[in-house]
Amino acid sequence: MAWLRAVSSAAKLAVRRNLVQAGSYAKRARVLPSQNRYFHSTVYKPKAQAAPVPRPVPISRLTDSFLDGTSSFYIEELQRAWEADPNSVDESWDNFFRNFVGQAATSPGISGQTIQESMRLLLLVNAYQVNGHMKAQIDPLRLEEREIPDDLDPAFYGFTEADLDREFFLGVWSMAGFLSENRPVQTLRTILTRLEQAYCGSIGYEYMHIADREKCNWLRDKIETPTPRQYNQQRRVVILDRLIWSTQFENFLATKWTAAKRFGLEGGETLIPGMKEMFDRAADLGVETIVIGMSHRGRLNVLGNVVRKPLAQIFSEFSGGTKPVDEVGLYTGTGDVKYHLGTSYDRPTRGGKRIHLSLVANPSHLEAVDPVVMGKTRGKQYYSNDAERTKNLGVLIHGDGSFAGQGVVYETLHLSALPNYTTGGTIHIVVNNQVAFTTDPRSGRSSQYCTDVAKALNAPIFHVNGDDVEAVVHACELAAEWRQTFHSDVVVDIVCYRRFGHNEIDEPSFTQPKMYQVIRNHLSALEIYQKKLLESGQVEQEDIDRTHNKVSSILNEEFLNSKDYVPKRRDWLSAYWSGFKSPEQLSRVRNTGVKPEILKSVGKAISTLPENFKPHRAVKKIFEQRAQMIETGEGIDWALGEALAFATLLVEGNHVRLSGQDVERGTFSHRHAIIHDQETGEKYCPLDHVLMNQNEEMFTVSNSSLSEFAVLGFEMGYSMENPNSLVLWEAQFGDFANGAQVMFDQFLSSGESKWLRQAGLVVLLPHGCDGQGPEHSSARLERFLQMSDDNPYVIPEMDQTLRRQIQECNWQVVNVTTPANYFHALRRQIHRDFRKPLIVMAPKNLLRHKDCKSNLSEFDDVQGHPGFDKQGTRFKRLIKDHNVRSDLEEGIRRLVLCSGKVCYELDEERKKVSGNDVAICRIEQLCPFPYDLIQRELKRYPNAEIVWCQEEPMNMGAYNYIAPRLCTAMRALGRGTMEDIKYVGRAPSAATATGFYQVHVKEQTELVQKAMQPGPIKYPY
Ligand SMILES: Cc1ncc(C[n+]2csc(CCOP(=O)(O)OP(=O)(O)O)c2C)c(N)n1
Ligand SMILES: [Mg+2]
Repeated sequence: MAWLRAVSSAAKLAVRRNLVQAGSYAKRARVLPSQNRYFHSTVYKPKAQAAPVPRPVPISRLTDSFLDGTSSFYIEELQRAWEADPNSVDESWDNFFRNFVGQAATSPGISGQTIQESMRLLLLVNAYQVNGHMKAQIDPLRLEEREIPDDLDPAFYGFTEADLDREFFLGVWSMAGFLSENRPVQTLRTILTRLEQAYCGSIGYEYMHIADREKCNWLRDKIETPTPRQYNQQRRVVILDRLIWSTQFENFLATKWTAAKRFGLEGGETLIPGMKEMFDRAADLGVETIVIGMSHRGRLNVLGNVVRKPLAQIFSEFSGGTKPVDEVGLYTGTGDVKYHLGTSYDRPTRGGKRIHLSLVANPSHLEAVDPVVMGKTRGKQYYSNDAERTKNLGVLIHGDGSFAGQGVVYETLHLSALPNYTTGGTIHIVVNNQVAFTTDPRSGRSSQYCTDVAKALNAPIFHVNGDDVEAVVHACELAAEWRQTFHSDVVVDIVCYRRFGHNEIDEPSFTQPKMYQVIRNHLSALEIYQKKLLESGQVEQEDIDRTHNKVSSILNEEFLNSKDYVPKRRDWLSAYWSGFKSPEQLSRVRNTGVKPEILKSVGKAISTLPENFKPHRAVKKIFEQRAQMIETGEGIDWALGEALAFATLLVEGNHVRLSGQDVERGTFSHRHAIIHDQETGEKYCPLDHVLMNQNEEMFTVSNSSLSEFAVLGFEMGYSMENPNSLVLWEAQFGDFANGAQVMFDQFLSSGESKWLRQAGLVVLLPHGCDGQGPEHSSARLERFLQMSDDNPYVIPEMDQTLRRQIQECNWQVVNVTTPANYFHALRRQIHRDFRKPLIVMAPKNLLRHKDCKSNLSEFDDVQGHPGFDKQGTRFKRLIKDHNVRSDLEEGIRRLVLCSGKVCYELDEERKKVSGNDVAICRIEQLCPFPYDLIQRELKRYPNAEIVWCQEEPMNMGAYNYIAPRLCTAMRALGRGTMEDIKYVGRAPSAATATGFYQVHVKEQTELVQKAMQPGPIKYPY
């Protein structure tokens, strides 16, 4: 112990001296331009200052790992603890003491002094592992001004130049890397050279924030290699070839289309060889499919050189000449700009394997595609039985500005380790060109690195100098190895620059004059690499020229071919989608009723609990009631209706996945899709047991992280993968869906039209004015309707056998009022030859409403049963008045059209006032508008005043959508114009609902009373 005390007092003395000479520790922090970094691997200029006052370490941290330890001053106490009980300290400290105390005595020439020095040296080694990246040469422009931490300075630990060639005792450690090489005695110079080479070259490694020692050791082993990384000649030629392709591709586009925006990769061309090597390595390690998401920067280059979209096609699209000619089944949608389009191809890898690559189409909204890629990858894993998640990989390419700035990045990262959302690790590549449009990093983020957000998730981060193509390749390969080994996220931050403006017509010097002065004179990564290879003698100028000529002649050839390029049938149908119909191909409506015996048997399966299972009392009762409903076939409520839809779809072989916040129990405690044994805490999911030996994931219900944007995006991606899956996302309350507005605007409502990709995603949005205040009443129905693209003034073909109304529409919006109709709406999503997103205004108080019940006969396909009409049992787009007796009801003086739960209140009021001359008709499917059924009702009540009743304020709800369409339907029948549509509902309002319950009750009562009032309604005209 004496030697430890000696360390402490010597250090304390040094500190005091230092304080006198150099002032306070805080003032010593300084900014050093990288060129002036004063401590390079072999040249050592001692600093004026010596060791500063170390930061105090609270006693509570004394159990920290050695590698995270910050001060030697407390080692004394640690040693005392260790001597008393070796198990009382972290294993790494145990190792430390064993090494020193054990070996010092027996190793010749090791004095007490060397032990003290060795300890300080170990702290220096540790400092390099933690902070070496701060000194790494990662900025190709060398413009960065980074503060080099003091603890990377040997003087900080009391070493001087005179110590460089002295030997120090480092011990033998049972950890990976540098300290494990069985070379206990080394000179300071050797040690520093190794540290600088490993940690301060073209790659800065951030990994010591990872708590898991095994993972740290794995990386340490890869980083602290005895010899610097080197590629052989053969690999170098491949890397060069890839870099030439990447560079020439951009040059070619620049010369052919001088004024076109392409968001070129110039300055970051090493991305392409990096990605290709990453994919090759991933394929060697078992990856078969890669789903890629990326934004504008370098996208065309990735499409052409990595995904291998035919160059002629890219060039043809660039010339803007590819709006495909009309052909049956060839639907084109509205299209999108070239740098947003997605595609997929199979490509061979260097190792002789084949890998399937798909680049997901994305909107301009940066990072919005991230969760979509994850969801699609997870979908692929399900459908390829990739339980280990090693065959399907998601790769996301980000910009530095957007990675740091967009919240969805963090939301997506947070899905990465959740059991029902993980994809076994996403590889993130940041094309960090150190600028975002015109914004410098110092205005664009508060963190040091743009990648800091990923540290929260314990992802390793490799910052790599984008000018060093071999370093980029190495970091990319390492990322692939990490992902395949640890199945978690990893980040490669390619620090590069943007040679031109944000796009090719932008002038960057307006805003970054100094940076662009440097860029103008900066050699390209290709020029740098060519020079390096020529100097190495491994490649001759002729070889380089030959490759350049080859690439340039292929590009020119493809350019010529592009002029005659005829687009093939749209590639919107990926593997699982063959046989599905485009909006131009008629898909007949199918029945969705189910055989009564199947309903009974699945009904029984999902309402029976295992014998020894002890549910909560109230839950037990709910399941008993469910069993009873199935038994009697009566009073089926919303939750059971939904469960029956899921169960019957499962029996038919479909995959069902429901995700969202608290969906397992259900926000309103109605679903109980997963129940908990009150004694053991064990879970039971009845819907996992509708089939014999049912695959565990076939039915998935999962509480999600508290995110709307990322989780909805994830489910969107998932639903795009395979049409035979019913994928649902439920918002806690419909209000919160606007946190995912980008998903609705950019993907759900317009994705098919822009990118020709269908999706049958179902979105459940609890909606309804029941007095819970402004934030729990509205799912903003009006917004979904406003985004619907059915023409309000044109009645489409409505004939049963010719109708393509839903196929042609961008999505469906429903406000369903019965459990049976909800059942059919869900089943209809799968029982058709196309897919279309479905927005459901989901009920809250109808979940337990005494009248919101259906009989089992409404679910079955038995002729004559209540759900069965002329065609069979189907979803009802409109529910006519239950008092209807004939096709002509001349005595009815008012037809109240409504949607959603207000229909029950209207019915109640009608009973109260005996308003038998009023008909109430529910529009269950608002979009696309059921013109045929509305007209049928208009004809049924020829003398009725026409009223639209809603509980939402006038500027919200369905009114503004309904009015012109209802008017169109009326005009066609000569039943009046806009003025003849009477409005009953709340007045316009800024907030969606009142926060005062009494006011709510008054308003609600008034509106239902008004709808039933004896005299004509004059409002709004
Ligand atoms: C959500 C969103 N906000 C703003 C924009 C407009 N915009 C397009 S590119 C860009 C800069 C992106 O910077 P960075 O992420 O660093 O990528 P870079 O263009 O530098 O490759 C901006 C702000 C956008 N596309 N998406
Ligand atoms: Mg940028």
